[in-house]
Amino acid sequence: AQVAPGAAHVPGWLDGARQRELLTACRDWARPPAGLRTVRTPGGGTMTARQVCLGWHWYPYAYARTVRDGDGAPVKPFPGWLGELGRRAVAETLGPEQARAAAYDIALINFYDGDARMGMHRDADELSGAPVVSLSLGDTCVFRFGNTETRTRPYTDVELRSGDLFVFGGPSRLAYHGVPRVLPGTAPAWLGLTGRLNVTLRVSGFPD
Ligand code: MD3
Ligand code: FE
Repeated sequence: AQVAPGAAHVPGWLDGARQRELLTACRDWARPPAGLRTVRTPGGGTMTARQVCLGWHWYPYAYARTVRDGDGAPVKPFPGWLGELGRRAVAETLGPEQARAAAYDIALINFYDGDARMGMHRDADELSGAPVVSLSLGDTCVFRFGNTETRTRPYTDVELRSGDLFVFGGPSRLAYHGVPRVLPGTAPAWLGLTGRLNVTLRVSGFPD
């Protein structure tokens, strides 16, 4: 379903088997070196969602090839199959033209426990305007999709559930967004995940 211009939500896009596969891969990527870490902002704040990166390492507010704000290890490679998954997501929602240009090279994986949230922000550290692909696993969250001008109203709250796909292209690419809350205990029992996990795929636009 189109939520805003360039923004599409597809509930249950990943079937159960794909959700389990993606979760297994995320647990593997979370292991050290260059594994799951707590992100600290320059202002002295701490992000409540913990994160692991593939391809390029994000730290507030830039990208690097090593874990600049953690163990210093080289960032894990971005796997080809994940890029193909991203391109298929874009092709099915925004069309084949948009998918052709989307050479995904970054994954940011955020792990949320029941108390974690993410404040309203824009993703503007990438040079490319290619669509961002978001895949959710585990507990349902309230996702707040805002506007491009302010971090306040008007915004739309959408529940993101395990297996859901969200694609943010066109004018939605630079919209403010956040996760005001996670709904504990709502993950499907067969997945075996406590909390919520979100994988975003991005195109850096950086030279190799
Ligand atoms: C809209 N993640 O990683 S997913 C992020 O659920 C982030 O972990 C949230 O915001 C999460 O930056 C929200 C949905 C999402 C991701 C990236 C976007 C929405 C976006 C980039 C541009 C516009
Ligand atoms: Fe974001």
